[in-house]
Amino acid sequence: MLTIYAIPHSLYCAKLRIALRHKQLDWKEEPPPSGVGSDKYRSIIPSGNLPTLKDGEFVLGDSEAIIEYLEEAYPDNPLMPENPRQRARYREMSRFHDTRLEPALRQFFPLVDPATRDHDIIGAAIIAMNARLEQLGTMLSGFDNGQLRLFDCGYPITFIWLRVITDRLGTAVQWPENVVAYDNWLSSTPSVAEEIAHYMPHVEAWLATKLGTTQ
Ligand SMILES: N[C@@H](CCC(=O)N[C@@H](CS)C(=O)NCC(=O)O)C(=O)O
Repeated sequence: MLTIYAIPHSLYCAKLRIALRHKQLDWKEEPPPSGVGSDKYRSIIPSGNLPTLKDGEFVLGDSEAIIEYLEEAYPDNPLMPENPRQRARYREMSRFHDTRLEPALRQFFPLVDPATRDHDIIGAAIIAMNARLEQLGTMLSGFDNGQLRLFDCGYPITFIWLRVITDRLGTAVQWPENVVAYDNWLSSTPSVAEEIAHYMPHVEAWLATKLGTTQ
C-alpha cells in the first residue's frame, strides 16, 4: 500500500490524488508528523514538501516527480504516451502549470482575507493571470481531449481555486473559450470528478476561515 503525506487543502496533493485515482492505485493518507515544516517531517523528507510519497522504504517529494515515478513503477492505466516528443510535450504542459499558472494563482490567496486585501494587487494579479490563461489557450490548441494525461492532473484544481477566489473577490479573469471547454472536459472525467467531490469541502473550509464565516 502506498502512503502519501498530505494536508487537506493542498492543491498539489489533490493533483497527485487525481493521478492515483486514474491509475486505480490504493493509497493511505497521513498528515506530516508533528505538522507542516516540523523537524520530524523534515527528517522524513528534507524539503518538507507536501505531497510526499512513501512506497515501502522509498520516499519521494514533489507531485510531478511522484507521478512520473508512479507511471514507471505502476504502468497500468498510463498517463504518458510512448512517443518521446509527445512525452516531452506532456511534461512541458505540466511544468507550465506548476511553474507559471499556479504561481500566478498563488498571488490571489493572501487577497482573500479582507485584512490583507489590496485592490491594486488584485488588479496586478488579474493582469498576470489573464496573460497566463491566454498562453494556456494557445498551448492547448495542439491537443484533443480523450483520455486523462500527465499534465491534466494539475489544472482542474487550479481552475477551481481561481473561480472561487475571483467570485469571492467580486471580480473575474478572462477565460479563453478553449480553456473553458478544457475545464469542462476535465471535470467530466471520472478521476477528476471524484477528486473534486472529495476536495471541495476543504476549499469551502479554507475560504470560511479566511472570510471569518466559520461557525
Ligand atoms: N512543486 C511542488 C509544490 C508543492 C507545494 O507547494 N506544496 C506546499 C503545500 S500546497 C508545501 O509543501 N508546503 C509546505 C512547505 O513548503 O513546507 C509539488 O509539486 O509537490
